[in-house]
Amino acid sequence: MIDNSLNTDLFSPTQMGAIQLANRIVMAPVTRSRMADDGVPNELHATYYAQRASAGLIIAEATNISAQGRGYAMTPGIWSEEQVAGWKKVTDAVHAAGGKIISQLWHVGRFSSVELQPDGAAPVAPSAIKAEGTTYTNNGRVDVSMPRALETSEIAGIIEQYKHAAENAKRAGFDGVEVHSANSYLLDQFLRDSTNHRTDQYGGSIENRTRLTLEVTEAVAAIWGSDRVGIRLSPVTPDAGNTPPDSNVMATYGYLIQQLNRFDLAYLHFVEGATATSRTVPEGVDLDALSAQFEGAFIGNNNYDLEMAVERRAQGKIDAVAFGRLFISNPDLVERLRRGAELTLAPRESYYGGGAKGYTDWPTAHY
Ligand code: 8OZ
Repeated sequence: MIDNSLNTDLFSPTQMGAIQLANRIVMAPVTRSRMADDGVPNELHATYYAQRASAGLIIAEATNISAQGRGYAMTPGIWSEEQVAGWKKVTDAVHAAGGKIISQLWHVGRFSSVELQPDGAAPVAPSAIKAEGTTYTNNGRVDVSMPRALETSEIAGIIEQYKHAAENAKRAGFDGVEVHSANSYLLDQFLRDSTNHRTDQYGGSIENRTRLTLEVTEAVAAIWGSDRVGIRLSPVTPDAGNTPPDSNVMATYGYLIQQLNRFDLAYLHFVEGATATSRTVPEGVDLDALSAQFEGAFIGNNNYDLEMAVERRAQGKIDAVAFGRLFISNPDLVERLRRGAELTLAPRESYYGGGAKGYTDWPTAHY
């Protein structure tokens, strides 16, 4: 039993940019793959998120900004009117329950299959370098496809996709947006020299490889106000596609973070290590030294337990902590942590796919 007289402010209100949080416990974006093919959330998803509204902030599951940005079946979108209306049900339910909810804007880049792309097109990427691994379609798992390199003239259209999604997120009633520049999806593919071999102004130097993430952030901040925009980075994770990290993690992400400081964003959300796997980092990488360069609020994520969160908060290393898997099976996670109550661990079979089972049927604890 954890000592519930813990001397911590993790359970106290705070502010990140313009967003008021009831506590410093954040629900991480967690893909649950329970959408129909149209990517439209409905009452089931509204119930799921409302059940978790006691989180200081919910970052909703990664959400496709366009049909081209989609790399997995059963994931939500935010490019169509129907999707906006579906998300409005979710945000209304969360707000009615007293919570705050952010939309995570997602483009998978190369990590997709022709089976998931409009007209069976090749997925797009900074360079024509194939990812490793499989993704899932309605017909089961398939290898991800060989991508094609985006033309320089197409980059403005990619930024337009983010803008359109950011505007839609606003109309859907979200409290802000998070730029998904992590986990080796499109923006992270541009950041890393392992996946970006371009020779135009979006490749080569660190300044060039960070350009797209910065331009997207700027475009989204112009729509929302920078104080309602966060960004997620994962400097060393091999997800998705077993992607090697950049050859100079400290220099690339250090430069990016320093440049992000000029926007005065609501927060930086960091995956510390390999997403949902381990906190181990390659030699020469010091993630705390990177995050310390960020001047705004910092959300730490990856394999935390309460003890680690309390300790790292006390050391001033984090402003808030994000839990993903624990929010699957503990809708009242904040209260359970606060009281030192027992936590339920969700079996892997419940993570992805299906309906209400393993999704909205996790009980709250009896205290
Ligand atoms: C798990 C399964 C599918 C996608 C990420 C959006 O890693 C994801 C994701 C996670 O950011």
